[in-house]
Amino acid sequence: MTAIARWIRRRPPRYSAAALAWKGFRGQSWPRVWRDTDLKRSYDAVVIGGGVHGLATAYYLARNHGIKNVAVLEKAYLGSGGSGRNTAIIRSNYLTPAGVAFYDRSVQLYSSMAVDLNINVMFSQRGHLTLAHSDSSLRTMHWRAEVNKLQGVNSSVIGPDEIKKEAPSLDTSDHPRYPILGALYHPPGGVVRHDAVVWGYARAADHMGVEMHQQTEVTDIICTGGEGPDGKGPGGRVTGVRTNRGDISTPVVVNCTAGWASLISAMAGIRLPITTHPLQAAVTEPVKMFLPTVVVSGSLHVYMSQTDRGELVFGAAVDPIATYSVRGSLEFTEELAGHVLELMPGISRMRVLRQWSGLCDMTPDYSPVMGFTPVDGFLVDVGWGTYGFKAAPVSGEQMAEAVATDKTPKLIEAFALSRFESGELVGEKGAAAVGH
Ligand code: PYC
Repeated sequence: MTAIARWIRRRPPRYSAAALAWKGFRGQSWPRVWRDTDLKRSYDAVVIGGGVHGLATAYYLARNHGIKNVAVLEKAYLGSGGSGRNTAIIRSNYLTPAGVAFYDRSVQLYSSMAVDLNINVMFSQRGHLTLAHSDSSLRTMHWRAEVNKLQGVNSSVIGPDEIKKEAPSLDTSDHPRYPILGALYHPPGGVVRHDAVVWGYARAADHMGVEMHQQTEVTDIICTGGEGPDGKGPGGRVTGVRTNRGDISTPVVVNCTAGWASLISAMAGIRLPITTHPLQAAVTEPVKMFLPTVVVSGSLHVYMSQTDRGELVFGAAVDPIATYSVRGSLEFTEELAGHVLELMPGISRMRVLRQWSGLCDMTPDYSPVMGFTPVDGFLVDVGWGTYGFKAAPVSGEQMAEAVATDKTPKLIEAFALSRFESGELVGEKGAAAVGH
């Protein structure tokens, strides 16, 4: 055996195609990142939904409160829903004081996530520009900037010259159909690698004893004492969940699903004010870096950022028709591309490589629904519209606290389901990335 062969045998390269082949040749396999355990018949808490919200809730239950006898049930695979389909944007430049405080905590948790979870989540605070093309949207940007500043969040309104410095590829002249009049500039905004967030939470939760069960679909929620059929509905309490793998008894069920949030809640006899719409996004071929910040235009219904690989990832508003279908449409890509080119005519020859779609649960006020419900032991972390990914860490942290203390944490008080009865809505429509 030559010296080189001996060296390779001792230290095969770890990440190349050759390394994979080498491992296969030697009969080795990559270690599992989380365990594959039997489904037990009883848990202290069951989390429905193996996306970033469900995994974060389970992680913080174990880490912050020592509640480790927890199962996360996922009907497909971890991260198969919105967690793996979003455009990875984070920001806290919201319009309402409740929204700003909540999303700011999420940005903080994202900023220490690589260390907390020991995984490179590629957290990149590259700045976030929300463009204004009319006097009324400029007024909303000023409003948001002032609310942000009052909460200690770094946002300000800047003019076309400063915008050009932050994002030189934008056409800031007066030629476009909708000239750029100004922007809300939010330096803490940016992007995070969404898959790494899923894997990081799953691995860390697994290490603390939480179980993740994929291919495990919840078919019913078992309740007793409620005013509806089968003991479901207000006044009742949860005693377990029925799955395609058998029944589980548990005193606590947290609904962390997106797309299926209202269907799962209906299984406990709770109606949610949610309609579900598809949201499409697309990605181009990779090119050299030309867009250093995240750019959003509400009037043109576009948000975009460039990945570290050089692709432009971009999306628009939700599809107007409520449906559970996740099919893409040519109409979407054509309109989106047209709007992007109004902002950046210089990239007209870039090719779109792929598009995809996910499901968004829209509430009437564009804010989530979090916390307790009229069914004892049944909690919700739902209604995440197009803003779920950016809220995952804070949602997990706060939902875990609600479960552990049996009290609603201050940061999520405003998002209670009861607001739709009391009429105290949290109107975040002006802070949605795009007009919906
Ligand atoms: O609210 O920032 C946002 C957003 C980005 C993509 C979809 N919504």
